[in-house]
Amino acid sequence: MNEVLITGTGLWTPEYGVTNAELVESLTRAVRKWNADHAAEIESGELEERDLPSEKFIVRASGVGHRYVIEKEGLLDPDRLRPHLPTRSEDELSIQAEICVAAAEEALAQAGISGSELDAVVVGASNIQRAYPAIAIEVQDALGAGGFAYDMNVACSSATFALQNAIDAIKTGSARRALVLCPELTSCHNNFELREFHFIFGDACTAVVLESADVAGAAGGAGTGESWSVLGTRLATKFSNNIRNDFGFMNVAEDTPRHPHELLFRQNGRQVFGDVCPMVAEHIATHAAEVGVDLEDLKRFWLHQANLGMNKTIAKTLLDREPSPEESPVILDEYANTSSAGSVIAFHKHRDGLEVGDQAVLCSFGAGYSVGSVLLRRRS
Ligand code: CO8
Repeated sequence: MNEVLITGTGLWTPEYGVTNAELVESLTRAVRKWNADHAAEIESGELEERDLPSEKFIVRASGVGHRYVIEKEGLLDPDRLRPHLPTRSEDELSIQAEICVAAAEEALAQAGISGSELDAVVVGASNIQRAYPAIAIEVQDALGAGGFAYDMNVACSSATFALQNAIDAIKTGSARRALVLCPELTSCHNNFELREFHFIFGDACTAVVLESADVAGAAGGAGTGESWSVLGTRLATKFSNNIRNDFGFMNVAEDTPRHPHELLFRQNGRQVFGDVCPMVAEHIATHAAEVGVDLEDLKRFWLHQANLGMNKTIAKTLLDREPSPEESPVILDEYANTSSAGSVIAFHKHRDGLEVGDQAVLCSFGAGYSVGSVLLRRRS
C-alpha cells in the first residue's frame, strides 16, 4: 500500500460578510410584517403569533457570530430571504466549479504541483448544483487534470468521506495525486424564514491535495514543503431523521406537493446535539486505539464546525479536561457552519505551531447520521 500525504490545502471565502445583527434585523422585519398581515387570524386563535429572532440566543446557543455568503442582498431582503443568483449558460463555468477552482489554486500552489498532474478529483458537498455532468468533471476539465472525477454527498461528513475515497485510491494505486473539494453554498439551501435555522450556515469552499509519498515533491514546483502523513481513516453511519432535506429529483412527480420548508435544511437541533456528541467522541477514541495513537498525543482536533458547545463537549470527553482554544480551533465566530468545509477550514487556518512528528485528527459529522475521522502526523 502506498503512503498517502496531504501536501496542500486551499480555501475560497465569499466576498460578502453577514453579521448576526443584520440577519436578525431582516428576519425581525419579516416576522413583524407576517404577524401584522395575520393579525385577525392570530386574534381569533386560528394562527399563532410568530416569535422574533434574537442575537443573544444565536451566540449563546451556537457560538456563531458571522458568516460569508455568495450573495447578500436577496437573503437580507425581508420580502425574499434567499440569495439572488444569475442563471449561467452552459458555456460558462458553473458557480460550484468556479469556487472549486479558486480553492484548488491555493492548494495546488501549496503542494507545488499543477492541475495537469492530478489524476483524481472528488467533489464532496451537502448540495450539488445539478445532477450531471458532475461538477468534479467540470473542475477536472477546467484544471486540465487527467484520470477520473466524480461528485458525492454525505452532508457535513462529505469532507472525510471524500478524503477516504481519495486516500484509498492513492493507497491502492488507482490514483497518484488527488484533489478533494467541498464547495458548500449553504445559503441556497438554508431556511432564512425560520429563526431556529436562519443563523446556522455560511458559504465556503475548501480544497485538499493528496499525493502518494513516492511522487510528492517530484513535480518540481515551488510548494511549501509541508506535508502530513495519513495514519488512518474511519467512517461510520447510523440512520436518523433528525437532520433532513427532502429536495430531490422526484419532487416534480410527487402527487402531494411538499411544503417549501421541506425542500430546505431542517433539524431537531437539540436531539442532534445529544445523539452526535457521544457518537463522535466514541468514534475518534476507537479510531485512535485502532491506529495505536494515544488520545493525549493528539495535539489538535480539527472538528466539524456546527456548534461551539458540541466541539467543547467532544474534545473534553476525549481529553478528560477542557481543551484549549489552540487544541480545538473554532471558526464558527467568523464562518458559521459551512457544512463539510468546516473541519477543513479549521485545518487550513489553524495548523501553526505543530511540529514534525505531531499527531492530530480531522473529523466531520452530521446528517445521516454520519461521522468520519482522518488521523494525521506532520511529516515535513
Ligand atoms: N432566537 C430566540 N429563541 C430561539 C431561536 C432564536 N433564533 N431559535 C430557537 N429559539 C427558542 C426555541 O423556540 C426554544 O424555546 P422553548 O424552549 O420555549 O421551546 C429555545 O429557544 C431553545 O431552542 P432549541 O432547543 O432549538 O435551542 P438549542 O439550545 O438546542 O440550540 C442549536 C439550537 C443551535 C441548533 C443547537 O441545538 C445545535 O447547534 N445543535 C447541533 C446541531 C448540529 O450539529 N447539526 C448538524 C447540522 S449540519 C449537517 O449535518 C447538515 C448539513 C446540511 C447542510 C445544508 C445547508 C443548508
